[in-house]
Amino acid sequence: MKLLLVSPSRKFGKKVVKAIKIPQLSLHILASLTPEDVDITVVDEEIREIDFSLDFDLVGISCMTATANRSYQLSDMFRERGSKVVLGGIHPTILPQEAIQHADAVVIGEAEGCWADVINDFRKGKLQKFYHVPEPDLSMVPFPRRDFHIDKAIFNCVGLLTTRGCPYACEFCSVTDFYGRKIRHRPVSRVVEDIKQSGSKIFLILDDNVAGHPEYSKKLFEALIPLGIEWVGQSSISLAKDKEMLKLCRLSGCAALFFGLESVSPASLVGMKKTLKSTEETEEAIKIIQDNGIAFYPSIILGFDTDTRAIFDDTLEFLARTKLPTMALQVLTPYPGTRIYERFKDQGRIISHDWSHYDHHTVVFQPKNMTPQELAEGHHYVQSEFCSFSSIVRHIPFLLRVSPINLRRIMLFLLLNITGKSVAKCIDTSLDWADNNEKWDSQKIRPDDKVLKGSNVFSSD
Ligand code: B12
Ligand code: SF4
Repeated sequence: MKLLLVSPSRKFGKKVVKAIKIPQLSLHILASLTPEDVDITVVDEEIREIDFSLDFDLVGISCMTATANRSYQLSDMFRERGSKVVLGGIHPTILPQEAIQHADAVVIGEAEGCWADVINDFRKGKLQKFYHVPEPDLSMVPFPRRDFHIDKAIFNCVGLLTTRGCPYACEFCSVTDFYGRKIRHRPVSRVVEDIKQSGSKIFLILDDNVAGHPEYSKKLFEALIPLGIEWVGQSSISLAKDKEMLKLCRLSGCAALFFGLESVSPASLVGMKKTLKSTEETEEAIKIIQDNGIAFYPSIILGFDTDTRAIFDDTLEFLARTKLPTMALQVLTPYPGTRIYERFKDQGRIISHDWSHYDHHTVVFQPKNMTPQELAEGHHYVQSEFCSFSSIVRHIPFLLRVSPINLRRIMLFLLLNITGKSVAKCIDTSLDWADNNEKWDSQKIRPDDKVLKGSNVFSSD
C-alpha cells in the first residue's frame, strides 16, 4: 500500500527559504501511527513539489484555513486519478461538511485516537466519512517519525509537542474548540526520550503556552537542563511573575519565546483573557523576561474593534519604547469556528469568504473604526517601518542586551528580520488583491452602507 502525506502550500508555486522551514510535526505523527508495511511519502509543498507521476492508494492532506483551497484542489485531483483522500487538520475539523465534499473521509480533531482505524478501514474497502476521537490520551502515543527531514536547512530545528488544550477561549482563536479546555500532557520522560531520539539540538516547542501548567512546566524544564538543547516556544506573559519558572526556563535552553501580546491598546486587552491589563505591567514583564536572557518575541494583532487609525503609530512607539528587536504582526483574522467569526458574520462584516485570504495578512472583514484598505495599509506601514534597514541596525544593540549571545542567535535575529521584510512584500500582494477584487468596493462601506444594513455595529457604543 502506498500512502502520500501532504502539507499543501499556502502560496502554491512560491517557494519559501528552506533554511528557516521547520518540518510539519503532524505529518511525522501520522507516519508514526501508520503500520510499518505501508510505503510512506511525505511532502511539504512549500519545500518540494508533489511527483504526480507516482500513484498513491491513499492520500492524507493536512489542512488549515489558509491552505483549504489548495487542499481541496489537490483532493479533487487525486480522487480523479483513483486515489482515496483523507482530510485532517484544523479547517476540516471546524468545517467537516465542507471538507467531505472534496474527500472520501475527514478526521475531525486529533489523529492519535483514530488513524489506525482509517488505515484498517481503507484496507477493507470500508472507509467511513467521518472519524473523531475527542481528546485522546497523549501518554502512550508513539514518537513521531522524524526521518522525513528537510535537506539543507541551516537550523536543524524540529517541532516538539509536550501539551495540548487551552482553558481559555479567546474570541479570535480556534485552539480551545480544537483541542479542548483540559490541558493534556505527554509524560516528561517521553518528551526527553523524543528529544534524544530526534538527534537535534534545536527545537520549536509547538504548545500554545509552555507555562500554562506551572507544576508540569517546572518538571519539564528541569528535565531538559542536562540535555543541553536550545529551544523556542510560546508562552503567556504571566511567566514573568514566576521567578522560579523563569529561571528554570532559561536554564533548560530557552532562547526566545513568542508572546501573544495581541494589542498595545489597553482598551483591547480588557476584553481578553490576559493576566496583564496595563501597558506599564506589560513593559515591566518584557524587561524581566529579557533581563533573564530570554528574547521576547511579541505577536501583535491589528484591527480590533477598539482600534482606531492611531493604533499604527501607537504600536511603533510601543516597540521603540520597549526596545524589542523582533515581532510578528498580524491582521485580525476571523477564522471559521471562532466566536469573532460568528459575531462578524451576524453583523454582516465578513467581506471575503475566499479561505486563501485567511492568512493573517489580508483584511477579510470590515473593521469598526476604519476602512479595510486603511487597515491593510496601516499593517503594511507598521511592518515596513519596523523592518526598514535603519531600524534593523537600530535593533542590534537591543538584541545584544539579551544574554547569553551567540552566533546562532544573531543569525536567527537576522533571519527573523529578513522574514519580516518578505512579510512586508507579501502584504503588498494583499494590497494588489485589494485593488483587483471587487469585494474591496466594500472598503468604502460606512455604517449606512448595504453590507452593514440591519447591524448595530457602529451604534452599539
Ligand atoms: C506551531 C504553529 C505554527 C508554526 C509551524 C511550525 C511548523 N512547521 O511546525 C509557524 C509559526 C510556522 C506557524 C505558521 C502559521 N500558522 Co500556525 N500554529 C502553530 C500552532 C501553535 C501549533 C501547530 C502544530 O504544529 N501543532 C502540533 C501538531 C502535531 O498538531 P496539528 O497540526 O494540529 O495536527 C494534529 C491534528 O490537527 C491532526 N491532523 C493534522 N493534519 C492532519 C492530516 C490528516 C490526513 C489527518 C488524518 C489528521 C491531521 O492530527 C495531528 C495529530 O493529532 C497552532 C495552534 C495549535 N495549537 O494548533 C497554530 C495555528 C495552526 N496556526 C495558525 C495560523 C493562522 C498560521 C499562519 C497562517 C500564520 C501566518 N500569518 O503566517 C501560518 C501558516 C503556516 C503554514 N504553512 O501552514 C492557526 C490556524 C487557524 C486556522 N483556522 O487555519 C492556528 C490554529 C493558531 C490559532 N490560534 O489560530 N504556525
Ligand atoms: S489565544 Fe492563546 S490563550 Fe487564547 S484561546 Fe488561543 S491558545 Fe488559548
